[in-house]
Amino acid sequence: MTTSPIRKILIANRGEIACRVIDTAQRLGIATVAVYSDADRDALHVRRADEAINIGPAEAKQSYLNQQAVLTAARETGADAIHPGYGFLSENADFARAVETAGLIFIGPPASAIRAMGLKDAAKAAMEKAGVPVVPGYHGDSQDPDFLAKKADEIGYPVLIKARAGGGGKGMRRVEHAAEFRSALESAQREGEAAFGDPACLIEKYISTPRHIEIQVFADAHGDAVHLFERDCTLQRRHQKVIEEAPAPGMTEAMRQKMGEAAVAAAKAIGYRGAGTVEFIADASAGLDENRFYFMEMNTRLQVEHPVTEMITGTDLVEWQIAVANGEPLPKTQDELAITGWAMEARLYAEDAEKGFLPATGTLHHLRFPADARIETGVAEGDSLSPHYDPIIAKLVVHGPDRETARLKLEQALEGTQIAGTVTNLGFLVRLIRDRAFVEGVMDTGLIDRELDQLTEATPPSPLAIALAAIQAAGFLDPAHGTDVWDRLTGFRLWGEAHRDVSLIHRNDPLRVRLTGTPEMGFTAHWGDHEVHLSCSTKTGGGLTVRADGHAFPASAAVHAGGVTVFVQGETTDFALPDPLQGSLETADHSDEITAPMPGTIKLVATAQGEAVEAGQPLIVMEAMKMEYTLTAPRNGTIATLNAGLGDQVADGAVLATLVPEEA
Ligand code: MV4
Repeated sequence: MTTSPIRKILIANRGEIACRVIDTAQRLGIATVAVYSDADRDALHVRRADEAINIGPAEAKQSYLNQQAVLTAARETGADAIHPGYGFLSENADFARAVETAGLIFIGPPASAIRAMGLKDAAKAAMEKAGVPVVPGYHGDSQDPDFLAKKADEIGYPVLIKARAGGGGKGMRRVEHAAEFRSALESAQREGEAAFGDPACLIEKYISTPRHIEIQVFADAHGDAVHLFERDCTLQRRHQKVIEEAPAPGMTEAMRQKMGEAAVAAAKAIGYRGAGTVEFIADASAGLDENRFYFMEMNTRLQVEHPVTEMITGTDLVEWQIAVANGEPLPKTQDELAITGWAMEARLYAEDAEKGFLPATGTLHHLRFPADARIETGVAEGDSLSPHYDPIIAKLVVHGPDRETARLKLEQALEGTQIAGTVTNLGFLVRLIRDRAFVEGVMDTGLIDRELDQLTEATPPSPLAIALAAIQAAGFLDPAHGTDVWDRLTGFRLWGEAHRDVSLIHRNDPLRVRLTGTPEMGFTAHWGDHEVHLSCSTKTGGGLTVRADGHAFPASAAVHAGGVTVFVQGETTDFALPDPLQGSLETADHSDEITAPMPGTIKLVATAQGEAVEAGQPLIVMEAMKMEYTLTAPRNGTIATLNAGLGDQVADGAVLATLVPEEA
């Protein structure tokens, strides 16, 4: 342990967690060093740190996971400590050791504690020894299939086979009957070998209605440890947490105390130091029961969802981490810690819920967060999302006196979030927190999968969204044309019939909307059988107030390269504008380059190098934000280069093809 306190922290991470660490370091007057890959040159964590240093190419293996590059960056910048954040090198025992060998402070647990929790069988044995409840099962050395089959019989079916090196659900097999045991074992072993280079498995009683409840622990270098109560992370999809909250619904004081004590015993048993989370599975088949919770694993890092614990305990866990790393005693004793109110967090991702939660990229042309929520983010408006990293946009965290107040606050926060330029899981999150089982607090880990269809169902855009998009596309809401609108309007009136037709495309469906009226009198929008009357006024400080059906509510509309995105009544709807004159696809019309107008995926390549093409001929079809865009030949000529393949992810402005124009 060094004697002088930490003065400069290098953050071996990116995105929201790097920004989170910078927040606390700055408040404490500690200097910060950001590291960045080539893809993150202009990222928010780089802009916010006191200094920044490049550590390699975009691919994480060559940058954020490159131990030598991170250590060299720390030496070159004179940092005295490294905060690993979560993911990347945060739970790498070799890295923790290498940091200390280099004479720096690792803001995390000792390498030995990371190692003690690395393999499930050894961790389980250590926990059993420390008196922590574990799921009944076999976690000894034998891997003899006959022996393990006999153990499974003794445990009683259904059982769960788990690869001991597994994590995140990998290498797990549920077995209902003895007859299926051997093939399931072989399959779990193969997966363990392939994914982790370790085929060894353990056998457990299968818990059929699990809830994921974890305990935040903290230990200092003097052998003291406390817990900061529980978080409920039951709402998950494919082992990705979606919504987290604290405390856990239905938790009794007796169970909380028992789980807290078990978690502290777990930390002490392995000589822990710093922030850690002991993950338990609770058998919720008959509500929560203090005799039915079991140790699952320990996460030896600060977790993504740590803010909910901070909100109910009034602590700053990054500050605690720094204090402990400085050799100071824990900031609070167990008796000084208490739960106040209820906190919830939602993870906002750039992903397409309708397409199996496919990660998305894009440029955040428009990004607004609500003022009355804690926002943890690593991006700002105008930033692009790199396909190389986790597509998290932000965590929205709220706190209220009770669960229902917190839930309503989170609903409002989600409804007040506006993002254009990429597809997000916002709509999915709103539906999830309105889900009846969630509202009542009776969840299990299977909830999202059971209700996936309703949670991800595509809904048609509301008439109001369509009308608003048409008004925006017609230019009536363009702040740059403040007085211009009046001129245009006069122009309108001189024509006699004051109407304007606007073409919109919603998910490949063309819509032609006829607008009549004026900004001051209000508009009528007609299309098909629809007729909507509304008026809009610009609010000071941005945004709009829309009036329709005798109600007034906030709304917003953003124009960008992809078209128009409108935000109204908690709904985000993207429209493409087919007519280039209306300011949509600004392909380089008269250039000889065919460029991607936005980040997206190549869906079709309808040409080949050397092909003679005619002006207007479709060459490449791209998809972005759920819409397809056809890129056409700007003039007659021959395709000189073609740099687009089916399924390619392309960046905004990427040159996809070049044309040699026909001799005039
Ligand atoms: C289990 C289980 C049922 N019975 N163990 C999934 C990943 C790892 N952290 C532990 N996991 C599970 N272990 C027994 N004996 C069910 C799961 C499980 C799960 C646990 C917590 C949160 C979400 C989950 C989703 C599927 C399965």
